[in-house]
Amino acid sequence: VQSRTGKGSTFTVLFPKGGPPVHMVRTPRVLVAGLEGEVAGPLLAGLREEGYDTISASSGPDALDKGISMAPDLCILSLSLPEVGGIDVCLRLKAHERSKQIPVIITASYPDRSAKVGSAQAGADGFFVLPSEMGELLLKARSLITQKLNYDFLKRNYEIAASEAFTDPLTGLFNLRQFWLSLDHELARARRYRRKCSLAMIDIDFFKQYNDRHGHLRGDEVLKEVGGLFSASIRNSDIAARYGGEEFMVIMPETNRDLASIAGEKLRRAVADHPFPLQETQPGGTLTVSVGIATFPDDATTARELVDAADQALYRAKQQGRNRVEC
Ligand code: GH3
Ligand code: MG
Ligand code: MG
Ligand code: MG
Repeated sequence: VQSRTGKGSTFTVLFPKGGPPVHMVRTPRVLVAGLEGEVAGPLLAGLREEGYDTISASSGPDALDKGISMAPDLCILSLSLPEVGGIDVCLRLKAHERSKQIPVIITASYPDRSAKVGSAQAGADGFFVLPSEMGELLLKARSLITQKLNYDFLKRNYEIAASEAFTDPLTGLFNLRQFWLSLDHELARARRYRRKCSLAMIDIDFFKQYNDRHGHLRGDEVLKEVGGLFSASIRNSDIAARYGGEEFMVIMPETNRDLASIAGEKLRRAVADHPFPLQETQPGGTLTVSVGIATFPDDATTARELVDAADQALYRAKQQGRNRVEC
């Protein structure tokens, strides 16, 4: 058994005896529905011996409800489930958004060719006669669960990768790539309609000192809080991004220099007034930011030049004592 921490998720890579690697985020769960005592006992024991948790359901509606709400990794349904039969439950699970990826096995108490065909038509992943085919069923259950866990693992990683293509995972703000895309887009629009667009570049003051005193993890918490303050203080049409380590950008479409400097002042104040943990060790006793503002087309004609101009304004804000806004 191996363990490692992936970005945003903890998982264990498990190698069952002789089997392929299985990506596990938790103990697999198996829903067992409508099986009679003399078959259910050995089946549940066999599943638990494989290391799975089991959930029981007594009727078709109960199985459907638990199959959808409890996210099992496999459903084993009796053909003769009370009220709604196993094949119908299978059909409905496969049709529901939340349960359509869960494998289903149908069990019968005697060989029934038409039920076997019906199960396959309903999308079931296996059909077994119990108790005679118990061994085969358990082997099939193992391979279906392996596939399901690998599917979940890939899906989760895909979702993380897809969201991180646009946003910075720490602050939830847009990332650098999205910043450049947005700035190009907004400048193209401003150019076309002869409008103004301002950019604020924001850098935390003496942040190295905060990290050195309190550690990188506490520093990261500050970055997260600063990002939250920016999201809360900007207009809906403004775009906030994390530009680099402790540097942020706010794109303000339809905003001239005067309005941008008021907005920049609002951002500065939001940070200066916020009670960050352990900020009393910072120079001046409080955690602050400096803000540099540049405006299109007054200061620059391209995205790159606008960023340079905001960077120079930021540099002046630092030179003149920090915790201030420069245009
Ligand atoms: P000033 O900007 O006021 O001139 O001083 P500073 O100390 O903030 O400036 P500097 O650019 O020298 O240092 C930036 C520091 O920011 C370096 C590093 O300790 C910290 N930093 C950069 N990226 C991250 C990050 O992702 N997480 C944390 N916790 N700290 C970071
Ligand atoms: Mg910096
Ligand atoms: Mg700096
Ligand atoms: Mg700094």
